[in-house]
Amino acid sequence: MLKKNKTLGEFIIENQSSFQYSSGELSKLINALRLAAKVVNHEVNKAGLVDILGDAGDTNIQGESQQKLDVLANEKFIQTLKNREIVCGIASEEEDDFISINSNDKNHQNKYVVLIDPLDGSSNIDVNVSVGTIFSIYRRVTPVGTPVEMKDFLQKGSEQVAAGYIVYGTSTMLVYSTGDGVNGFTLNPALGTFYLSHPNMQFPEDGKIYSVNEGNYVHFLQGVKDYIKYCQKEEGDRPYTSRYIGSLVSDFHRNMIKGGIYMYPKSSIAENGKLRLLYECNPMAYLAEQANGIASDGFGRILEIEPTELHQRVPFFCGSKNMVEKLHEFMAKNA
Ligand code: P6P
Repeated sequence: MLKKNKTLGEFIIENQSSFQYSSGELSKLINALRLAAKVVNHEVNKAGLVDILGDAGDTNIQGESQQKLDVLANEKFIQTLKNREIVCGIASEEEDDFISINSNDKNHQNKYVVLIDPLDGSSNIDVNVSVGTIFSIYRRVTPVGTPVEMKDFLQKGSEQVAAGYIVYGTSTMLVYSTGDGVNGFTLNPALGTFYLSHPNMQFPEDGKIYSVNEGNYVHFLQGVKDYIKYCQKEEGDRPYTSRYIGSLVSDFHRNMIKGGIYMYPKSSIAENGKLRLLYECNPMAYLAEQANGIASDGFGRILEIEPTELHQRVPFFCGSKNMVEKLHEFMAKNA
């Protein structure tokens, strides 16, 4: 049983040796993300107080108007990772292409690539609803000593060596895994220190919460419609409760603690759904499986999908094992 009140720094040091690639570099990487999380948290928490809200007047590759906090979070995470000279490349939702990093001309000796959604759910910022950062970490597959290539980023989710998120909510938490379970750390803002508050997080096998944007109901596949009606039917422990924040990290986090399923299906208006495979679905799927949950595209494991593009979208169903398996039954009936 992990002792609570341990700091994130102590936890990283104590668990470094258990990590199969324990060369200390991954620990430095997690520490870099920890620092950036504190900086972004500070900005997110004061967003309502200074003229940092509103559009930055630019749009990202998604065609979405970039909130200034989006831009700031993106810059902070990229700069912090660059400064620590640990990664050889970064891909971000806010960047059209990946960024090759060869800090101080170290001749591309760094081994890791990071893919990041610096501020997911940013449309919630102006209405003071929680948002999050999502990160995914791989070892490069091209030779060390050469510039990073697209294939270093287009790896299956099952190849991730670590993944996690920061949720900027009523409290700020960093939740991550390096392949040995999921642990949650809560920031004490007075001290600027993350403390182990949620050791060994696990999805309950069952749950009573379903999370989906029901405004898109008429556009869903029949299997999804049938599952939503199943959730709403008076029978056994149903109807379930519908909870949808519009922020993947927050919905995922609540469902992991209480039990539930999050769905962003494809539809007649979003042929591959909305969520991005590489820096939203893969890291959340890695965490879900590490927490004894399931993450699928409605038919197969998210982590087995062979990526083809940096910003590709996939349908996403994730959460408590028995709930996702029940969804699969409805999808199979209507396949
Ligand atoms: P919709 C935020 O933009 C996001 O990527 C997820 O965090 C969230 O769950 C989803 O999109 C919300 O999308 O179409 O329901 O508003």
